[in-house]
Amino acid sequence: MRLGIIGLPNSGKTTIFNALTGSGYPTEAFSSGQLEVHTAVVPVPDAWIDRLSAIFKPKKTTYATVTYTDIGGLDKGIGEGLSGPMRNELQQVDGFLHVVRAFANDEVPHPQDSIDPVRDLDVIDGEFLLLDLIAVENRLERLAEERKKGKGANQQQITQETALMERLHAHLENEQPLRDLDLTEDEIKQMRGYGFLTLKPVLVIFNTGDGSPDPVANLNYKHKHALVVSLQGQLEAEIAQLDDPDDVQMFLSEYNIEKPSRERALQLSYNLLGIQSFFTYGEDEVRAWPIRKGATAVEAAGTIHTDLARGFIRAEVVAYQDFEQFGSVTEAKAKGKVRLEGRDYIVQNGDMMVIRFNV
Ligand SMILES: Nc1nc2c(ncn2[C@@H]2O[C@H](COP(=O)(O)OP(=O)(O)OP(=O)(O)O)[C@@H](O)[C@H]2O)c(=O)[nH]1
Ligand SMILES: [Mg+2]
Repeated sequence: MRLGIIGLPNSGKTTIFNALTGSGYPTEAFSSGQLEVHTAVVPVPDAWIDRLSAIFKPKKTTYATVTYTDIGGLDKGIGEGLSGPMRNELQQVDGFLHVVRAFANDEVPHPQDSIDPVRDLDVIDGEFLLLDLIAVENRLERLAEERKKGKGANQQQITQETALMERLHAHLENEQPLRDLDLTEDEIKQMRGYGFLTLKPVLVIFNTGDGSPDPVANLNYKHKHALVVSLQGQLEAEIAQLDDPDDVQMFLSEYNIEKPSRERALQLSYNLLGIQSFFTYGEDEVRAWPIRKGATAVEAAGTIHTDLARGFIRAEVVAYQDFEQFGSVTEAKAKGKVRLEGRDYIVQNGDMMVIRFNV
């Protein structure tokens, strides 16, 4: 799963990228305006995996990961439409981290010359709405042409897709992002090929400075598949550069911070994607596996290996909380907390699973 970091020039995208990924890409007070892309894969912090690892002492501990891509240079593309490579980058990610400047810094020019996070949030949101609207209009024109050509077999499909596109059109004209719509699995599948930008989930990150007001407090941003947080980007990026946990502790107490917001932002961005983790455990490896919410036991098996799905017999499942309460799988079993589940069982976040299979 991949999240793209977007935002106005100089909002602190690269700074936030560095904070989340521990990278050290240079941040500059003057935006080059060029398409510039950095990517990093980051393990998702997970206290349950930490605990399982401490108990099983496996040779290897594997966290779920999210890939972050810092997409710089959006300003040049917007307005006259996007360049091909930029469009590609935006369409290919599974969701967005939208960085909005809330910090004051006279040395860093703002493209609109004043600090106004709510306005800025609306600028990019508005551009994305417009881009989707144009895409829908283009598709509607094409559909109308196809209908005129009138190849009989397709007519029904054309009518159906036209109805869907008209619904999207009305919604976008109302300035509502597509992620707010209630869509069926079928409709989502039909729309997948278009890479609609406002359909993708979004985590809005207000990049606040030391002492700058927190815009979240009086923000009205009620959308589905959208979350909002504030992060002191520059400070968090500096913390992410420290290797020694003692240094981190010193740094935190100096700035009166309880714990880095980085972890919370990573977890939020993982949840945002509609995924959760199930665990496998043992002497060799303790591992978190990302899986979509609502997935079944046989899908979970297939995530681990196709053979496990093909030869699936049963899943032996214990919820992490039960394991924790009873201290071991054996104890949990004695208390009847280890269940044998079939292929259609809906996997729950934190399920510890052993797949029984036969190939
Ligand atoms: N005071 C302060 N300055 C910041 C903060 N975050 C970023 N900056 C500064 O703002 C400037 C731009 O930051 P970048 O992270 O490069 O911003 P960007 O959005 O990646 O910029 P482009 O990719 O060029 O559009 C740099 O000089 C940063 O040091 C912050 O939280 N506080
Ligand atoms: Mg940048």
